[in-house]
Amino acid sequence: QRIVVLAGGIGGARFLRGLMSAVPDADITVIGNTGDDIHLFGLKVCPDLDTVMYTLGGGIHEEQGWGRAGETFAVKEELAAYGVGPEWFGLGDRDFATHIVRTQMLAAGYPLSAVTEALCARWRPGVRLLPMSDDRVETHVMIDDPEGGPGARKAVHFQEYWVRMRASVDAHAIVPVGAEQAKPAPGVLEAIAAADVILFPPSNPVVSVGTILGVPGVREAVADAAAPVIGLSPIVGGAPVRGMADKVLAAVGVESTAAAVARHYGSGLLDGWLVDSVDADAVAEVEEAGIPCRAVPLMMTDVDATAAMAREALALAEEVR
Ligand code: GDP
Ligand code: FO1
Ligand code: CA
Repeated sequence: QRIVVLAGGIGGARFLRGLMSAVPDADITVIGNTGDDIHLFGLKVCPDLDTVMYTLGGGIHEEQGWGRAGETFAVKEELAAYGVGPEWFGLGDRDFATHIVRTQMLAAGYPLSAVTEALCARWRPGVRLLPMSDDRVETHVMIDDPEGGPGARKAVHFQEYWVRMRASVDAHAIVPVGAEQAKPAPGVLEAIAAADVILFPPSNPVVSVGTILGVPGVREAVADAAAPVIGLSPIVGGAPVRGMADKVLAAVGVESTAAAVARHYGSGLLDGWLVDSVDADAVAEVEEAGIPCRAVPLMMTDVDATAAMAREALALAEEVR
């Protein structure tokens, strides 16, 4: 069974762990979001790709959900001693090595997809991990600019909005800079076309799955794929389980409910949608929008609970096929 998953970071990675436990023999291709990528200290950091790679490869800081287990911060402290920032982004010593290898390979001319494959040769995540694109795409967030006079706005990098500002101000718009000129990475469109099932894990619908779908050709490929497309809601009980999905959904005019996110993807894309049991009331609304929907437990409390979610998604795929 060939399964394609469009994944962000923490939500995507945790879901993948459950999926692999549910169907250990499946051939899984992960199309990872690279809109969160940021250049810091001359290094290219790919948070969502690394979160998937470390989570499935056994190197993740489990409680935090991102970064390495057993991390130390000597390099960060030394940089701070030179007055070299930003101090708000926590890059650990072990993690730095990944970014050094990546940046060195990119400078030598390898595309990000080849670099990711090389990094995965160490971590053996058990899936094929593809960046959505080899081209640079960086998500920026439009916010009010208090210094710019009345009505002024400015764009900040997504990481600055989320990590430095903790999404404490409203987002007016989400701008995936570079997306229009980006091409899907080698293998992305082929994997989508050849898939038996396509899954949207409980990842951020705007800045993770939305960014991947925004690479020209990807949304069309998913919509045209022979495989059923099944999504799992990242919104439970009218709020994100974690993160800033409510803020970025508001920026694109979508309510933070499980049903509104399904309608946002739309029946042109989705062949099935899972909502959490607490959102059972949303099932009728989603089905009225032409999307078969089931209410099942969607909290990824442990691998077994997550595997059960993956089985429900695959069962719905069989039902609608
Ligand atoms: P990020 O890149 O690290 O932000 O991770 P993703 O984009 O992959 O996933 C973030 C989304 O996962 C957030 O919108 C959360 O609400 C959602 N999420 C996290 N944990 C859970 C969970 O246990 N259940 C569900 N249904 N959603 C979750
Ligand atoms: N998230 C934070 O909340 N604070 C950090 O300092 C931070 C550093 C960081 C470094 C490497 C990496 O791969 C991820 C990191 N994250 C950090 C997570 C990341 O910002 C977000 O979870 C995702 O990009 C949100 O989608
Ligand atoms: Ca992300």
